[in-house]
Amino acid sequence: MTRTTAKGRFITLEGGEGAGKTTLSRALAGALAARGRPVLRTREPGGAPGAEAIRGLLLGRGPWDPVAEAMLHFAARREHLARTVLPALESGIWVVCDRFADSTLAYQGAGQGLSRDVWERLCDLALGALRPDLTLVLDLPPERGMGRALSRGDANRYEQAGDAFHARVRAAFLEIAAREPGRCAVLDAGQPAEAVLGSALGLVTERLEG
Ligand code: T5A
Repeated sequence: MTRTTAKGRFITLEGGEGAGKTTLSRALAGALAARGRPVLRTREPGGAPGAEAIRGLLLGRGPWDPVAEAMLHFAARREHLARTVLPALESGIWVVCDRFADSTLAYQGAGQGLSRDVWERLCDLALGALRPDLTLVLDLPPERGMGRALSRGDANRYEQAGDAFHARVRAAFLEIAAREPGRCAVLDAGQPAEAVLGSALGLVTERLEG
């Protein structure tokens, strides 16, 4: 799975619960469309019929063995890539994706103890050479994000994990961004949504349109 002929751009949004990924995804897609870019918004786990079915298993049932859980995330991801993301990129569409493989490293790795080696092997298998062109990590103290997320209603399995889990997830996202500064950028998600969008658009202009 490579994208040497792709003309679209692959932008992923990462971060903890309630950090504002969905809000930014909507606004960013709108702003890119206003710049004349064909855009597709999608999400993980999900984004294709089979992947949405797996999402139901992951968010609703558990506990899973950590490797089995990571494999389910990557099975959904592979289906999402094959059916939705790669066809869009190959036809020149810009894809804005709410969560991707970094979420598995943060949640199943730092959160649940999956080894980096297993994560890398699953990446090799499911993604091949594909990596996002730009990853925006929305950083927010977990208690603030959880407050935002829970104000919308019932908590899913991951949202019900404890404070220590969410602190590890936050630290993992920051470590991922520090390790790959060419691909990733950290945004202060505690700013008003308009300011988060402004920062995101600045990075898109600088890194993908410059
Ligand atoms: N998961 C996922 C894994 O464990 N491994 C994986 O590999 C993958 C891909 C998905 C769950 O799956 C886990 C992680 C997740 O727990 P989900 O319901 O899709 O579950 O959860 P999230 O992706 O975390 O999505 P949320 O909807 O909970 O959070 P968002 O999208 O970050 O936040 P958003 O935009 O919905 O905003 C939340 C609230 O805050 C407000 C919004 O209006 C909304 O009310 N808000 C702001 N308020 C003030 N200032 C801002 N800047 C704001 N931005 C948004």
